[in-house]
Amino acid sequence: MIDLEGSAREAFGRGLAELGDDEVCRLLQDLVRERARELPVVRGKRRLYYVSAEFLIGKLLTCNLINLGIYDEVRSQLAAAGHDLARVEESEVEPALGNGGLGRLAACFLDSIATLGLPGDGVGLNYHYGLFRQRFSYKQQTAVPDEWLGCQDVLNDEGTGFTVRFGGFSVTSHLYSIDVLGYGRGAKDRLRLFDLEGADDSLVPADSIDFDKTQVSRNLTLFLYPDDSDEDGRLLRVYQQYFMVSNAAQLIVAEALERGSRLTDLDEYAVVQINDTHPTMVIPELVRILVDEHGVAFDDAVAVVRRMVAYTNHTILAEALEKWPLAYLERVAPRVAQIIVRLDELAKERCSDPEVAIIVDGVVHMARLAIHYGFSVNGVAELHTRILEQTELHPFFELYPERFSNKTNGITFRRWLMAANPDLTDLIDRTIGTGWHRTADLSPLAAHADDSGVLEGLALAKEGAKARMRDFLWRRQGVRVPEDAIVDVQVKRFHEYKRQQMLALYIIWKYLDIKNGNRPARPITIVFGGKAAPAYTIAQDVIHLIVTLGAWIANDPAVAPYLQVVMVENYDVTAAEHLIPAADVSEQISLASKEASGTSNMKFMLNGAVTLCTLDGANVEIARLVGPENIYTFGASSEEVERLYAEGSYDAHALYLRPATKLLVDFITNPQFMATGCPDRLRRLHDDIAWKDWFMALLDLEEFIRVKEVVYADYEDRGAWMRKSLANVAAAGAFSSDRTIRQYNDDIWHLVPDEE
Ligand code: T68
Repeated sequence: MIDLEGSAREAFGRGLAELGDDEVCRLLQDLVRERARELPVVRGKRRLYYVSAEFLIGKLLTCNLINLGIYDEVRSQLAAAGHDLARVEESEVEPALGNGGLGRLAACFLDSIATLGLPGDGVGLNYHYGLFRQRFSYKQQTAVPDEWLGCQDVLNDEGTGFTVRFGGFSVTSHLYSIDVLGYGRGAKDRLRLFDLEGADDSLVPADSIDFDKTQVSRNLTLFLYPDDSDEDGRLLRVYQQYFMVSNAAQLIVAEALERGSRLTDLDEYAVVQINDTHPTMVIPELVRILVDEHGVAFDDAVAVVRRMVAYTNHTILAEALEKWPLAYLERVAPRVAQIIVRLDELAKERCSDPEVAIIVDGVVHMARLAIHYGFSVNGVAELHTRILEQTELHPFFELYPERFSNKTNGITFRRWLMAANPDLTDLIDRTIGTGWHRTADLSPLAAHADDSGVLEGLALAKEGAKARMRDFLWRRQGVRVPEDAIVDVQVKRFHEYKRQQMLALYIIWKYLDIKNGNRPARPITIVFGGKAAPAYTIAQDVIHLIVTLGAWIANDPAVAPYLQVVMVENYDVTAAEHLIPAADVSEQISLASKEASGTSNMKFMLNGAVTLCTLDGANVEIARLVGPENIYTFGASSEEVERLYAEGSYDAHALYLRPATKLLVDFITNPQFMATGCPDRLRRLHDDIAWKDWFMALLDLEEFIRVKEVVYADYEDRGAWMRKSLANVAAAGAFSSDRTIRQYNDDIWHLVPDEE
């Protein structure tokens, strides 16, 4: 029984109806925390440690209420006292523990691991200020510290920690945790976060993310991915990574010993999934602990660690595959560097191909270390895994074919449908029952393709989600979106390969078309959201172009009623939860072969948006599942793109010189337009597109414009559009992260929970 009224009186001496939203929020957080504390941790001989530099977990309250099975009851008690749970949740602070797709994936995975009742925890760092909070000033991104700690105590203090020895000094860690509650489970897992004892917040100015990067023993856990454009920054990243994995390894060994491991059978007690290469040093660190601290023979230690560690690759972009100078590792963790040198020698004895060497010219290739000394390598979508096997990691695939597998990404339906889209959830429950809450099977919806009641219900749910989005945009940044607008959304980190610049060029085209008197059937609102790395100049320039275009169009009375461009400030999980349910069109327009998977594509589909995409990442699988009539695809194929790169034959300038294209690109440097923004940025972006265009936006631009026009025209046949929308929801079950986690467990982890 839940008695919110009683708890309110006890905690605040006032009735529930008299509490402010922030007080209700605290009340509910306490309720959840108390219930969570009572739950036992899932047990099993073998435990998973999912080690990741990021966990983009989002606000926790609503999802925890859902997972505890008390959401409906709480919602109705609140409603009776005049409170709205969505409003209450606004007072919750979003943890700044992640940044992009791989961090959000880790968060969805934790939810599914707990929901499937598997013994597994996330292990990472407790960043005080996250990546950064994005602000716009003079239409440009500025980065300020994302202060989230101290506002609300979401962390459990585990009261323990370890010593981490760096070259020349050592530090102490402190372990915190966040309970991870599975859906309808009587047990929990945890996200375990290590912090630096004595981390010094006074190193961080209030309004900037520039801090003294050399004060390692005070700054280690202040920021996620500190700027690595100078040597101090790069060294700090290595210090951070070693701090993370040394703590993880010490935790793993200590807990395995507690459960009876003899260390040479450590792999029967622990499996380590490393999320991208950031935690790769966990391999030599485990070896070090076994050899130096427990007297295990080197070869035995290497053998057992090799049976424990599995690596997930999230990218084929060469610049994102981590490489560290051996000299850095020697400075940060000398003994670990020594072990890496030995591991490299052993690998070279096995295979002399320089393409698979761990150390080349004094540089350590982290992915190669992870592949030689792990038992599993997986890509995150079918196409991505195929590219890894056949191109990027081909020599490794030849060497160890049995280690490779695909695990197409997934998303948790608890957060991305049940919590984020209550109207659609209600409609689905009314239409096919609630079995899908457990199975994620939405396919019975397909039988309702001609059921006008369901199609109308779907349209109404979309209206409801749009109303919540409008409210959100108005409250967060004072933007008004027209009620009848088609909502077209591209949200993701800013990167040239994701091609936000191509959508910006479409906007210019549409702007000019409207100027020529071609009015769209209804207002079009194009929404962007995402951060650019502070050192990534061109990505910052693209953000600037988009914000400048948005203001330019808003100030043109001939166009503003028909076209609107919104750049959401500080895109985060909370923003995603408001934008994705409201979207009509999902923009997934990366250059084919470059987006490993994408996961927002799955969230949009689940919420009934229709995808406009290149055949890249998981879009390929979405297209196969929904069929060609329920998706819009365009652009060069990944084979074509790979061929262009291999031949070096892509000629951006020739494409730029086509009159229709030149008109759009040159708009960026139109003097009047430039005068409303930063001319240096706009000129640089213009020249980059006209002369380089490394990710080939101009290659696909014409077709993109054509297909976008078809999409908007098709939207006007409301019946046909809602059928497409329904087909997307009905096919989304394949992208439940419960499915993904089952596959990881069946093929890689082999966890068996103890009988409850
Ligand atoms: C993303 N990767 C992929 N990386 O881009 C996306 N990398 O296609 C995929 O869906 C997602 O991972 C989940 O698999 C990232 O998010 C990073 O954020 C990153 C950060 C630092 C260094 C390298």
